[in-house]
Amino acid sequence: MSGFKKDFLWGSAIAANQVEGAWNVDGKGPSTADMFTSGSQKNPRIFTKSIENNKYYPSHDGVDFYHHYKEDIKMASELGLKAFRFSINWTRIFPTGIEDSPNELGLKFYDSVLDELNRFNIEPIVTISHFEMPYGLVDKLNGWSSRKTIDYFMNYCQIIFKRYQHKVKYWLTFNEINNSTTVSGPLISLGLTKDYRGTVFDYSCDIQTRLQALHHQLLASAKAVKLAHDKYPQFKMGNMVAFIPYYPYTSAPEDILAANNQMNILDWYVSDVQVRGLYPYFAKKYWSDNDVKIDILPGDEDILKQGTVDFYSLSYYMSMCAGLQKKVAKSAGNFIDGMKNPYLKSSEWGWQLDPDGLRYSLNQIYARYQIPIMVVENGLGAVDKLEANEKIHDDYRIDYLRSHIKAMRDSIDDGVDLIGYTNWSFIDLVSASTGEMSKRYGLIYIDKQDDGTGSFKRLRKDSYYWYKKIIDNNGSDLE
Ligand code: BGP
Repeated sequence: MSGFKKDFLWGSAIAANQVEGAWNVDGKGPSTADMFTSGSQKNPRIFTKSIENNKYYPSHDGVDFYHHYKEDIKMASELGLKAFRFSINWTRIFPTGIEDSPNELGLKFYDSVLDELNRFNIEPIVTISHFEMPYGLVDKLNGWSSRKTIDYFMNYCQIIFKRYQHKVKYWLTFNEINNSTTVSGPLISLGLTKDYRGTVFDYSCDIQTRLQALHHQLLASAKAVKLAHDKYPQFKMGNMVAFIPYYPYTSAPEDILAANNQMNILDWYVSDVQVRGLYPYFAKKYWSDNDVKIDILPGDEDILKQGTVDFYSLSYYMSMCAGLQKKVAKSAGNFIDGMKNPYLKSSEWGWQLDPDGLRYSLNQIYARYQIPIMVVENGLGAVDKLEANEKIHDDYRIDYLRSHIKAMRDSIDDGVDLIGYTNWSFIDLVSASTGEMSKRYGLIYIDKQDDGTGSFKRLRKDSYYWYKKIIDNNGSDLE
């Protein structure tokens, strides 16, 4: 058994809009993420066109990472983290997206975060855009539906690449870019919300509009990668896919084809472009079956070809089933659902728990692309109980992490080139899908509640101490 490499990047991940707060501080402009109210599994978040007085918007104060980053990064160093994935909030740098020059205070904030990480020898992994964009670009251009958005995004990339060139080596372009292949994904990923006010359940986007906008986002991703490769050869550029493996519900050949088709569109459509530099063979049929005409201009194909990534990154939370049966119960997911698998248990939020699915996914990805892989999100959202003595005994989270880390170790033994793991998450944060705090993911508890109350006090959970041990022994002993 070979196990994790010596320089394996043991880490943890967060996203700006889910932790920072300070949504209108030091020149920051409103982002799409700032327009989502709080919600729950049953009462969906509402996306509003402007800030409404009687509503609570959890990103506005997040868990106040903006003012706690020093304390948080110190705890990260005590945990032994080798890597720290975070995102830059585009609207701290360009408040409306269209300014000619960047906001210096925003740039300074990330300088300070990076300096702090550097002080403790923690490798940053930076997501350029994690589920947000300047609301100004929604107003002006309806987000990624416009090709012009690519230019504004490139202004942003030029600035941050230049500024942080000596501090950041690993970059991810767009978080979970494949969500936009689903009807609801564009709400959070593409800014296709110009005239929308309504719940996340009611939103849907037609396939023509979203695949065209996704084409623009893929071009932007490729251009960013090319810019990095041309000017900053020390950078390592990655994509980021919400990877969901689909199993056939039965061994009926129709079910096998259904699962294959589902994975083609959800998992491979986007990553084939980002890794191989062109749309996969099945895209044309998918477009024609759905009457989609992608406006691919001369030059677009070259851009996609020239902007292929150096490594593949994914989030992994669940697997699903697909098949032709109509009466099978549904299983919940972030932006997509599927058939419930009778062999799997689910989290309190209905996400199916399947560590073997991670091993299966990593093998599938590596077989297809043979480039290094990082798992940059994986974790359990659960209700935690804060004991009177301020302890949090989250054995369920430890079990979850143990089984998934074991699956990664097995996949390495299978021959997969896995270079890093950043669990979701280091600290409790606002849930992207429900806007709750009570769906807690952190190794560190934060006193912040669903209604916005709380002192922001940080407390280490049992899982913090367990993960520290695992990092110490490089995953050789998972007990
Ligand atoms: C991924 C997102 C994260 C994160 C995670 C958990 O889709 O990249 O931002 O939130 O899922 O999902 P949730 O917060 O909805 O429970």
